[in-house]
Amino acid sequence: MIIVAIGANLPADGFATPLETCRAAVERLAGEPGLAVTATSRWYESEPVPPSGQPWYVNGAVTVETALGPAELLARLHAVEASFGRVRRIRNEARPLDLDLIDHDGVLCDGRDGGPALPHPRARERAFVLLPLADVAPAWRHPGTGEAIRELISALPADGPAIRPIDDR
Ligand code: PH2
Ligand code: MG
Ligand code: MG
Repeated sequence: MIIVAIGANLPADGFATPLETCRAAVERLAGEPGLAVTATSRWYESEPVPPSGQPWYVNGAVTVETALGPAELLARLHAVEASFGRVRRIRNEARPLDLDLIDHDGVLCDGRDGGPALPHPRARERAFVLLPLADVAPAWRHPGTGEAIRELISALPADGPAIRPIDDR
């Protein structure tokens, strides 16, 4: 299973809100050649991690099917980010769109070969990744440790950064 996490906490050019941007990003991914989006999570609003004065994030996740390998797929994700106005400067800076490759069919890689580290090294401690991931892949297990997604969510600190589904009915 290939999982891409989506985040945004600044509106992108032409979009009123990060939520609109995230929805448009899913449509863009679905329209990319050689790539199919097979499930989309609910959208969540989440407190910035680490705590900062940044605006809250919108977070979600999709499962995709593609023959692209991890490095090719990540390059494609970065191209989509750039087309939504993302400029990479400082780590954890507020951004109009962030597309992170969380799992690529269970590949284990420390990133020392120059490709992406997989599964994403910080995914297991991040509620803003795990909650959307549980929506799209409830049977997912961490490829490195075998932990079930529900176990990982239960292990999150109760007093951790706030996150809640966006009620957009
Ligand atoms: N992404 C980060 C750093 N911090 N915090 C939240 N709530 N959501 C994110 O997507 C996020 C973050 C780095 O990519
Ligand atoms: Mg990220
Ligand atoms: Mg990223």
